[in-house]
Amino acid sequence: MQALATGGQQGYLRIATEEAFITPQVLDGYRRLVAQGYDDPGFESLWGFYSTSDADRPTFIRDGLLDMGAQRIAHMDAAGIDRAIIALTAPGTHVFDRDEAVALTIDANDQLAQACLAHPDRFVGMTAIAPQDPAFCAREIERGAAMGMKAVILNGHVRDEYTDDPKFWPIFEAAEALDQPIYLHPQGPSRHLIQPFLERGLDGAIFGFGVDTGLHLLRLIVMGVFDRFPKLKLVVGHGGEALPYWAFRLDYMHAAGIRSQRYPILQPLKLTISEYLRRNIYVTFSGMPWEPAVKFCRDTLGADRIMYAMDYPYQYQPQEVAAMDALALEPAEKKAFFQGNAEHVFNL
Ligand code: 1DF
Ligand code: MN
Repeated sequence: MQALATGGQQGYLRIATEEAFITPQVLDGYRRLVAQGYDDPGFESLWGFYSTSDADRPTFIRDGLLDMGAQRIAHMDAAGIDRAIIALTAPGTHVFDRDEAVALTIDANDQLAQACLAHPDRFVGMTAIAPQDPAFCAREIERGAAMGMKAVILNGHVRDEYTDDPKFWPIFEAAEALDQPIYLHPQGPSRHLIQPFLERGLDGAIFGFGVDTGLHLLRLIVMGVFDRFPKLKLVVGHGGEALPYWAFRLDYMHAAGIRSQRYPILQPLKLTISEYLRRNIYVTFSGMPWEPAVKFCRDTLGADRIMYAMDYPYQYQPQEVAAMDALALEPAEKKAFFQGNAEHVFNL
């Protein structure tokens, strides 16, 4: 693989927006939970494998997640990535008891902020949170912003609870107030959803991640999170976790359900679901460097809502960068895709 130029020779910087890391302490915690037989099938499937297997892929991924220096930068250089927006990998600290989660979260944010300070032109950090304690999250989002973090990572459901429950809304309130976008990242499907996926090896990034995350985002929308927090920016990966493709039917069936008052829990919203997608949601193409998907989201959401991501180290494919450079988009749209939209959304 020949190294691609970085530094904007192609007319834009390349900013990768869904890049992952782990601290040794969180990895040790995962190993302990796995060894104890922690009762969460999605976590067991994911980290039972990645934290213990010595096959090539999990070994590469563990090394890549742990390295916040020379190796990560060398891999970015080889792929032509100028800046990486980095977050604690899934499921973050959501799987720990409250006190341990808070301690590991603070420590992870300290370590990430340090690495970003050491490489200010290459790394941008997202603040990790422990949604088991929403009041802590609000304080930590503020501390993260003061340390230079540009977003908040929400690693999916919280021990099978989704964050449309109003008890979690202090997280959204703090993020909106500080203009910190929330990146809603997948993990394995929650307990009541996972079994049919698990039976066929479909619970991971192949499909289960996207189903759980698309569902999570849809739950936020129908419960009125974006009416209560109209300026909240929420980022999802993987081409929007399928919701853009569903937008027509979501609008039709949601309106039909509201009109006929089918579900007492559902109150009328100010906008249609697709209007929230175009007002509050930004979509990255982590793991989905695929022109038809990018163009579909450009056409349905707008050229200002789509961003490049690599999903390092899970999907480190340096050659995908050249394929994305060749996207049949207008030059201004391509610059927005690789650089401008990320600068705007993350306030870089
Ligand atoms: C995988 C993929 C794992 C993604 C991830 O975090 C992740 C995987 C634990 O392949 O198991 O972030 N991804 O976003 O596609
Ligand atoms: Mn990811």
